Amino acid sequence: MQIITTHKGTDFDALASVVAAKIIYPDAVGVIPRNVNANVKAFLSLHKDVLNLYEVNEIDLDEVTSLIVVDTNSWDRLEGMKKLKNRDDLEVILWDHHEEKDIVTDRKVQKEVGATVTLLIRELEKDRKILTRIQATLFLCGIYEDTGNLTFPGATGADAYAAGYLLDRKADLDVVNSFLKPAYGTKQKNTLFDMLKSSEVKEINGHRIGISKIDVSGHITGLSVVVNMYRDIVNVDAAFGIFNDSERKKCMIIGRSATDELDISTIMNSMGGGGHPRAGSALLKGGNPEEAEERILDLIAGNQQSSIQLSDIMSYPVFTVESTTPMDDVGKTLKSKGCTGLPVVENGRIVGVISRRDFSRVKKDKQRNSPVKAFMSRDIVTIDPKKSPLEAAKIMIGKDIGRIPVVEEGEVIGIVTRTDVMVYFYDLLPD
Ligand SMILES: [Mn+2]
Repeated sequence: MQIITTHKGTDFDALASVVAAKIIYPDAVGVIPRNVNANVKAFLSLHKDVLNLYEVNEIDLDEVTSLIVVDTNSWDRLEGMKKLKNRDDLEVILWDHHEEKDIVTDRKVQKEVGATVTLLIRELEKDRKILTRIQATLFLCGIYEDTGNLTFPGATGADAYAAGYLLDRKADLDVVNSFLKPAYGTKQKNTLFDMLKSSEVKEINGHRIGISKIDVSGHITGLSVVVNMYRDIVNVDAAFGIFNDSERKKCMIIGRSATDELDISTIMNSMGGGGHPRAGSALLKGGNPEEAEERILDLIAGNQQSSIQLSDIMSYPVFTVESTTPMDDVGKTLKSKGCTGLPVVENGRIVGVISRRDFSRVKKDKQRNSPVKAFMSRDIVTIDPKKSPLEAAKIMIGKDIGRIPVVEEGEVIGIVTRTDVMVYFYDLLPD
């Protein structure tokens, strides 16, 4: 017998991948963990019969000769499959989009795409398989959920293509929306309201951080969704909810980030929790919300220093001119170096900038022998090499300038240009 299974805490990509794999391997039996996400559970409760899926206790594992694992490659994340782990006569086939873990395979399709089901859809298209409307809808839920509607940085062209393919096959967006947008209960609404009332926004290293400390009693489901909404409403780069249960002396911290520069998992790991770069949580025993807040802010401040600084992306060496250089020579230097502007220095210290535009003020021929300091702009904007690319970008946009000299202790050590910043943001750094 051949079975297809996926990870515990089954999300839409996992469920979609099992169902898609059932089309590719028509004789295989789909086995779904009992531990599935709430919205998947709701979907299953309506569609279980059409999908024809089994739970692991309905299967005789001794009969299994071939195992197809989708959307995970870690034995720990499978439910009730331990018995199969050390069988050497078992064929293992993998479809996944995660980093390699401990499942050793005979065959695998493993690529860095936003959703595993994207890989399976590609195969279905190749084989010209016909999809039902329910299948197309479920697969689209998988892609949209794992890629944040194709907006998460992990989303690829292949995901967008697969989504288009499913829309052409009549995937139902009303159904997709009703399952992907979880309904908020009264408890969640009240929690969100409390969070907004006690919300504080701080600026650390150029990042806007929203923090809200509130008291809770007992268990509230879906807190991470509430923190996500809170982040959207206060419109910050990262949001943290500190939920203090004074009765149980516990403090739950949930973080959400909208930027790659703030890695939530690093912050939560340092507090004994875990998660992904964009979402994570930690549970602090002893429950002191002020202390929790202080630790988060400290970690963000420290976290930043280890991330990319301007000194990593700036251009150097920088061509400079002495303030006494005649304009004629400055013009030649600009032309030969192909620059639009140059810092002007006196004893190594920056005193101004000269750009091609300033040459329009050179009216008479004899002015071409005047020193550059007569024409340069003394309104200089410089930046510290320890600042982040984001801060450089903010200055460029705010002051509408394309290049900023990078200055350390008064000395120009490099220059950061729009191109440097864009190359960094689009991750095109040659490596
Ligand atoms: Mn996935």
